Amino acid sequence: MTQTMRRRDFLAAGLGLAIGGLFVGRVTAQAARPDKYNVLFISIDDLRTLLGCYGHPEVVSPNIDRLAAEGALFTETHCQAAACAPSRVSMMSGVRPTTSGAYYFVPMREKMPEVLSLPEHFRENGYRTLSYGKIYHYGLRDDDRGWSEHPWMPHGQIKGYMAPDSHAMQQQLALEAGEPENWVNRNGPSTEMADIPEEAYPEAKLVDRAIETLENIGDEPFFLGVGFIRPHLPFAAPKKYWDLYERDAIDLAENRAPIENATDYTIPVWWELRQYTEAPSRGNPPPPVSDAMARKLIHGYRACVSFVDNQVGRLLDALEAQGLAENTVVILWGDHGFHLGEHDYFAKATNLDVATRCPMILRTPDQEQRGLRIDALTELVDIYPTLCEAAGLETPPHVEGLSVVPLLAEPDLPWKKGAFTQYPRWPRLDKSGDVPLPPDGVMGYTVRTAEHRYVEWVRQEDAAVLANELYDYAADPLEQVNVAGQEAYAAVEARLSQLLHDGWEAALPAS
Ligand SMILES: [Ca+2]
Repeated sequence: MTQTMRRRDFLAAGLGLAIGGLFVGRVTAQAARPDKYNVLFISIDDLRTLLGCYGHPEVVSPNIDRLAAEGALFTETHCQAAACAPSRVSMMSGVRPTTSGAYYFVPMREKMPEVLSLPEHFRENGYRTLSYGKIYHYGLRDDDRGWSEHPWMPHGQIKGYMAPDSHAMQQQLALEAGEPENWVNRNGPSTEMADIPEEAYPEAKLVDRAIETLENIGDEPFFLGVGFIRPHLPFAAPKKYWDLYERDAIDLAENRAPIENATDYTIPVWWELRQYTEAPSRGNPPPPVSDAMARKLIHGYRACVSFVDNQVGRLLDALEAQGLAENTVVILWGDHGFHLGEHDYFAKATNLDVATRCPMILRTPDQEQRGLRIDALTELVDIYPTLCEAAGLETPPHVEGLSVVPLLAEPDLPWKKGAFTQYPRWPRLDKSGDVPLPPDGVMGYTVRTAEHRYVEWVRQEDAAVLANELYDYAADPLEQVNVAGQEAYAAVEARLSQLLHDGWEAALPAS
């Protein structure tokens, strides 16, 4: 059966249903399942679970909330490394950083020249695969082999600045650095509120392009990757999205205080926010962010989330308008969390929940229950096999994730015993003081269970465990006390250390 015929069948079956009603309750328009479903793959950079559908009504995210209401929202999805490049390489390859060694900012092919990536697998199975925006880490370029066309980025400021004042500041900083010609790549202010129509922004152009593609996609099955860069720093969004929030009403993080009994490695020296002009001056540790600045940053982050949410809505609307919603699997995910003042830190790259937990929302044509909220432990590395199973492809044997599709039918199935993440600390910094240099240093390995998080900091040269952490979420949901070493937790600590050392395969549910 061709895709056009399927679309017509669905259109005929769905004529009486209002848009948005298609996914309410049980699926009503049951047509024969096609051999292959399309995939709409929506990546949102640095998006933590700060969304209405994740229990944050203070954040305006009606479109992502709608997707969650029609699909399944996963509350305990954890990345495999809490930074853009390694998280994405792991997710796109299906290989964990522990296996590949891609735990820092390296291109996927440097560590895994022959790996069959997620889009490459779809391409080899007859899909037209397209990469628009930030799918892999943009600084490391995309991976041409996976895509039917050369990856496409919206033109304009990669940094996201739209206002002349921001551009002037970038130019000034570039001049001071002796690189005036490279000003567009300079970090300027950490936030930008510009009274500029949203249509002019790269995020909107990205969706314009995706919509045009959906309108002309024809009968070929497709895997369309759309990667939004916001809410990555700088928090640059049109004024109308800043206006959704009242700054004085923004609550600061409850857990701004340092973690009791933190290790030397728990919270790193800032290497991101302080690249921007409004951040506190350097120092180790850097001075704290003022309350006013913290509110401004949270305000900017929320504005970016709402801005991107609106673009997601345009994309989902286009999918429906083209009659493609009923035969397209939609996945929306963020590559890691982000501290917004928790433990007085504004960035990612920790091994704490606030940095490892990611949004993951899946909507499949086949799922019978809509609006699911699934608390099973899941990982971004699960996306690869999930999309294979949901779309109708075999999963290649190298993949180290577990398809979550069975949870759509039975959300309470016994599932993984742990979710695994790693992120290192390096003793040396480069000359700018900003970017850590591999490969020597201390690796933080962590496992998250339903009740606890356990972390070991391991010196790479001799595998010595230098420090460890244990958090008890029942007693301490905000990770304020490291209870490792406390007698009352000795048995838990031993059990979780064993789980960590046994690794991801031992944590899989019995099959
Ligand atoms: Ca990121």
